[in-house]
Amino acid sequence: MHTLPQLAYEYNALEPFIDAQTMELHHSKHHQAYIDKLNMALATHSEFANSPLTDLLAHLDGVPEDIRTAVRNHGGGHWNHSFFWKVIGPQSTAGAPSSELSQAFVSSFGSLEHFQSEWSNKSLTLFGSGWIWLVCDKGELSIITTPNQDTPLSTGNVPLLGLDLWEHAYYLKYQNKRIDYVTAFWNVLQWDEVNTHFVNI
Ligand code: MN3
Repeated sequence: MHTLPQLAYEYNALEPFIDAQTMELHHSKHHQAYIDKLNMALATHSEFANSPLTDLLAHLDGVPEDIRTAVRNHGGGHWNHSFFWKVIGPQSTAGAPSSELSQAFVSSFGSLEHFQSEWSNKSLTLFGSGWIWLVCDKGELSIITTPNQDTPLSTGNVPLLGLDLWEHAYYLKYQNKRIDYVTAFWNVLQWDEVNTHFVNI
């Protein structure tokens, strides 16, 4: 059975950039719903009960057809959110990119600032609901988006950083102004977590 991961901070810890009500609904309701529906799907195929979620998502073709969509959407939702809660956190613990990661930003995007402006532009061009990711392939960084709850794992990408672009992630505070949410996100991004993902590649 998959269970809801505890956050390492309180729901109000990301104020004023991400409000407490959004955090509570997002974590305790939205994320929990993905987990419940994933567990319901897996309950019908006990042979997958102990399979790591990352394996299922990286090899969706190996998942039985009658639960493949549920694993893709709800398993993806569970994995994406679990990843997301760790790359955001209180501004006081935000840290900074490591020198290795900083160098990778320069070689892949020209500068950290160019990366951030490309990230903003791409986040605005995603139509509908989905995610934006910083991924790494052989030391080369790039930005991708995924629709709905698709994960970077399913296309073989290694994510360093991800941002939820579903309206439920920002609508209460930012309404239709997605760009304000994307801009505020830099204040709560936990660079040490991103550094760790980069080192582990
Ligand atoms: Mn979400």
